[in-house]
Amino acid sequence: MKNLVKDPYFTLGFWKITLKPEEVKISLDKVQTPVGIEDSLKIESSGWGEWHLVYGEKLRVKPGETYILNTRMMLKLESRRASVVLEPQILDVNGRRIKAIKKKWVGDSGEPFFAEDLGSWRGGMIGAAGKWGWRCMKGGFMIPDGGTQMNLTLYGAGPGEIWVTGIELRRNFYSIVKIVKPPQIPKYPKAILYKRLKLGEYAGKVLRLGDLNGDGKVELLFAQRISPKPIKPSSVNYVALRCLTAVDLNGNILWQLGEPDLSGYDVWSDLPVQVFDFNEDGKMEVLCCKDFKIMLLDGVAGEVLAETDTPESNPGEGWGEGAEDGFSRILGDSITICNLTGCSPGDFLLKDRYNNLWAYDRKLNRLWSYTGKMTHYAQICDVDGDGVDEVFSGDALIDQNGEVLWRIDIYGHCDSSIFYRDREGRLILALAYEDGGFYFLDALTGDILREWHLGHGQGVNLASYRPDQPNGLAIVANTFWGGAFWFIFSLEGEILHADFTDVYGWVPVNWSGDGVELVGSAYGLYDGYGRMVVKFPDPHHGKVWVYDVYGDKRDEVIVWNDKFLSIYTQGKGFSGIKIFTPKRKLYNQTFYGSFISEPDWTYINP
Ligand SMILES: [Ca+2]
Ligand SMILES: [Ca+2]
Ligand SMILES: [Ca+2]
Ligand SMILES: [Ca+2]
Repeated sequence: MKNLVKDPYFTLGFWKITLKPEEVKISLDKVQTPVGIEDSLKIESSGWGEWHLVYGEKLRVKPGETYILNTRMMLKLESRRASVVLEPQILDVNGRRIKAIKKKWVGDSGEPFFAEDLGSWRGGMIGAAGKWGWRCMKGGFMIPDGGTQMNLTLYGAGPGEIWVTGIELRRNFYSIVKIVKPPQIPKYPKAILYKRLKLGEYAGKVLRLGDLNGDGKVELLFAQRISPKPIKPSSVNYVALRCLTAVDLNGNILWQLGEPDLSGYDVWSDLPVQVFDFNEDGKMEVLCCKDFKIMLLDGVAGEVLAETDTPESNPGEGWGEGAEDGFSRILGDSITICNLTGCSPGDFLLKDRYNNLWAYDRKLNRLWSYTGKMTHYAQICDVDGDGVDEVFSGDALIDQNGEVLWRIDIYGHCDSSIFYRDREGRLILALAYEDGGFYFLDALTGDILREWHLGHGQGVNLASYRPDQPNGLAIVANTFWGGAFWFIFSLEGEILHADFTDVYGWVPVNWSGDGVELVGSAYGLYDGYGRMVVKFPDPHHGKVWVYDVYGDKRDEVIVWNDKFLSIYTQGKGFSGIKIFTPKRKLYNQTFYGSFISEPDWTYINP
């Protein structure tokens, strides 16, 4: 397939500079080039004025055509906010940029919400920031409906130096997808409705599950949002926990903290609440932040067992919506339960939305804090194997003492992350990094091993979704803003499946107990090839979660919205001598993907 870009090295005059402030110098460089290439474009800037180049030849395109877009870049950017973007902009017949409209979602979005207007279409954009040696940046996209012309643009801003070369645009993205012929669909147990509850005024999109009272049955904990007005002028849309309601599976309210109000059902971020058995007595406690307090509640009656003030606000570096100091203390965003001090989990990480993270031990003592560019949900893993967790903040790996082991700058921010070992046993950190794309890093060093620029990376999740892969393990990933696409990666970061029209979800479901996990949606279960293989009876829309409610080691699927909660289970019991029981940390719950489900089996005593 030929390169449609006739001037890949910027030497033939096809690229036009359309914006160049005084402080920016754009020139050809024959010294700094990747191996085997003679020329690169060098952009030097001493300020913040935006510069812009456009590829001068009109590229005619048709909806449904797929493309590969690759480039090479080296960056020495002086500010963390400085960036460079190579973007294929798709225009309609009137020369306007195409909008990404998603009228119907079939699977969970990997955001707390679904949206119809996903903004300007921006599949395949390649964004970069920071300081990196030559990187080969690969990606691709499908021309959306209404697209007739592609404008290749290269733009950026901020102090530092950038080298770009080797721009390749080729047809047929699927030539690089390692497509496997899907196996015949096995006979999956049919789904039946185990329970449908009509929810009250307390319904919340944030739901946690666990045995709160120790009676062996699962209870539901709904959390509602409030959007308080900051005391100091602020650009941040603050969100806080308004009300918690513990409900049993018959719909009886066990306890409530705060005033319920259905206006607090919806939420566009995480809320600071998790359930976990902190004192290992078989009953879950509730850890939450409310009214500027970190509170540990007993699960039976919601009584306060311990509390302390939330951390003092810190404006941080102003990532996301700006400096997060609208209140004197933080309201709390997400909580990750981890092990920093002991031999089992019970310590925790608390963050604000975009700028700061605080580590606490199980006695609510503050251990350390970190300021940087936060992910939505802090991910944990014992990276160095010393028995305690390291923390991935979104831009850094931090050890249990708060020492930064490595730090990276990537364009955008981290929406979702997972740690896992690849086939060679190397520890990988896979990232969905917004418009920055998807990355596979060496978790020990933070080096980029592989990267894919396929749109706004929203979620990455690991489970045994694909029986054709070793242990069935594969990564389900999706994009969101600018186009909702769905991908499956191998552990090595090869693309096994690409769908530029629908997102089938991400929550892994151990439905049959035979070692294959399905993908949960509100309407049924998809397999790792994008086929709906189990339909739910009389389904309704909603968010999706998974839990063994029934106690037979296989997952039930929980779907809920502001009116109903439904639990779907298998219509048939399990038979076999061993049942699949993947290892997960279900107590660390977030809407932002980051689900890690590792294969494990349990032998059943006859
Ligand atoms: Ca219970
Ligand atoms: Ca307990
Ligand atoms: Ca460790
Ligand atoms: Ca079950």
